[in-house]
Amino acid sequence: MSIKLLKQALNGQKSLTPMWRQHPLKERYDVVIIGGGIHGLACAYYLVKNHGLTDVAVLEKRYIGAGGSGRNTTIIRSNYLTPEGILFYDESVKLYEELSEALDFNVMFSQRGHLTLAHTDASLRTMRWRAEVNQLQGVNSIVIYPDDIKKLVPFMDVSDHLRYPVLGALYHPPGGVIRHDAVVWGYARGADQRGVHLHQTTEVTGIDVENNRVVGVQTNRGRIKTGVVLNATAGWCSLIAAMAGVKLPVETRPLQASVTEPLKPFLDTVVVSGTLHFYLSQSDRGELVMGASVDPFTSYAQDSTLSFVEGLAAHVLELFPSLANVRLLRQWAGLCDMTPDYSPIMGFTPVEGFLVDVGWGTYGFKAGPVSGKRMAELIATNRTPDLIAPFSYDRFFQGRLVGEKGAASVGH
Ligand code: PYC
Repeated sequence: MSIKLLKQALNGQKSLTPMWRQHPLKERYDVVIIGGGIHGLACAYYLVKNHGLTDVAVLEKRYIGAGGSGRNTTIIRSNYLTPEGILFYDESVKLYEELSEALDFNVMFSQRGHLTLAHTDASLRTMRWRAEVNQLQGVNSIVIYPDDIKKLVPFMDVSDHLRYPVLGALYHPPGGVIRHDAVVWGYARGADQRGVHLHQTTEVTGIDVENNRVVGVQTNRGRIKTGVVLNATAGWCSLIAAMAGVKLPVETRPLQASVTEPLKPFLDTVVVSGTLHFYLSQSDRGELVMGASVDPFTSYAQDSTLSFVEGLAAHVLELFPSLANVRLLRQWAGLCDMTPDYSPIMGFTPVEGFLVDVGWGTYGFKAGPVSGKRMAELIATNRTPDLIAPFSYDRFFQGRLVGEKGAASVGH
């Protein structure tokens, strides 16, 4: 425990200082970032820390972390399918490993291992494929079989009399879970301490473009002049892009999740089943954190539905029948911007000065640190870093898609 934390604990609330400040909205910033989630905040943090750019504003229409950053199920992993995706998410895992120290804030990263189950020959083949490509990129993933799976997850039914018996799994030891709020607050505090202005309840209502160049943004609190705007929103990324005249190949779908009442610790790894459409982990508080695939329709509503929890519970119970009497504590939903190839869209757009870090589907939180670091590098140098070049906007016009559907956590 740091001395500062100890002093605060002994002094009680009196010595607590806010984690970030409020500032008047300036008339002009060098860089305006739209979206106060992990992507926007991490970019702001690395802009100052790595490149010394301090005249930066982050605009958030609600409160810091109100969107996908506060709604995800906190799974971190790099066991993707394409070499491009694996290298990219691997850098994120490495940044996450050092994040508590870098931010001087405990983000509680628990690398407890991640299992993606295979219930069919076809999915077992995909797991073998992923394991091979992961290993070639230096990422620790192997295929294991029911006897070894049982040792990692003793309460899971791996017998052969189920509707979809477990045939094997992709085991990824560096994967795990993290405290998502801590990550967001840590980046926000780090950016604030270095001079970034964080503006909550500041909604972007328009983007000013002249001669195909960004010159400013309009907000519910007034106009800001700027030459660089980064769209780091999730859920509304195509609406923000449309304000600059940029059309994104994105479809927005709700994604629901839920947690149970707290249980004694019994589940050490993250368990994912694409065939049965669920993922499951146990939080530090003992709650089971669970989710499934995106809702089968486009919508901006973030409704919680009974049909979602009924389906989720039925599928979880197929493999964990002993959870039958466990009660659900709460459920919620977030919005996911799905691209045609299940990879993000990062970098320049046809409008000069209008940049994007969007299209994060159901995998945005795990990419926050690397996206922030590399988008900051792109903004500071005006050059696209190699690591994010495969995810450029123009890939959709050049037929260079990066197909990651086979590594999306559950079937979509
Ligand atoms: O890609 O690991 C993942 C994931 C988990 C929940 C939603 N997506």
